[in-house]
Amino acid sequence: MIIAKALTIAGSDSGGGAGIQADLKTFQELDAYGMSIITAVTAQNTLGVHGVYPVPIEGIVEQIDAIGNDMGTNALKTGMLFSSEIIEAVSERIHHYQWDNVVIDPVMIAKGGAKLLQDEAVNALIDTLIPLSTVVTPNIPEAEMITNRKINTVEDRKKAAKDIVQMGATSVVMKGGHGSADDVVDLFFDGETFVEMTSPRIDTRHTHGTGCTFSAAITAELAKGVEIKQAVLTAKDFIRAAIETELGIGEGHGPTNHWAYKKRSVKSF
Ligand code: PXL
Repeated sequence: MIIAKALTIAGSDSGGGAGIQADLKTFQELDAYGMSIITAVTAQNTLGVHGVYPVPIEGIVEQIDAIGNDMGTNALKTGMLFSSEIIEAVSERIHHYQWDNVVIDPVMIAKGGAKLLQDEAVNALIDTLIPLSTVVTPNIPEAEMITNRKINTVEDRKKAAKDIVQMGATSVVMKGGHGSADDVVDLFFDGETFVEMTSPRIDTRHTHGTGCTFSAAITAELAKGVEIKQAVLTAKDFIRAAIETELGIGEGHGPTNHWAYKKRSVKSF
């Protein structure tokens, strides 16, 4: 049996809904073998981020080398990277191991407003990480920070997606969840064509970790050899199922339901 291997390079969320924990749960549900490099530890629950503890650079590089020198990976994603030093070290190692199928979730701010990326690190993201990417998955505020554009209309989104491809990304998914329209429109751009993925907005406060889960699902699909557009479409189904069937855990923004997609597909849910 050939095992698809997927690696996440991201922060830990003690609450289990976002970050490393969301990624590993998603990899498992989509039949990829999950591995993790922890860049920072957050003390966190559904009410917010209470502390952020970055891992020293040597500790991050040593984790990456442990995977690179033995197991390798078929795809990887990055999530919370926190500082320009971490971004530069991670980019250098991805380049060193010539890893492809690289999904960049440019995580910047947690739902409650806590900074998961320092302001000055946006340039490192643009200069070193985006050029290595197979796909970048910004939400609208992140795309605004990366491109230095105000994004209001669909045309604005398309311009921003083109800018990100100009920066060296192979493709972009511009996530529409941060808008307020009744329908959520996620835009996929492969450098040539735009695909609009539209779905009704689901009324729930349990959306913690949606971006992490979505990008992890893309990574798992790429690890299995699925081509990028189909990987994105499957990831959209995965996250939609996870948001639709909330678990109701915690007093604040609770986690999504990582079981939902698979349980639904085996008709036991
Ligand atoms: O969803 C962004 C995100 C990524 N990584 C970690 C997080 C969060 C949001 O809270 O905690 C560790």
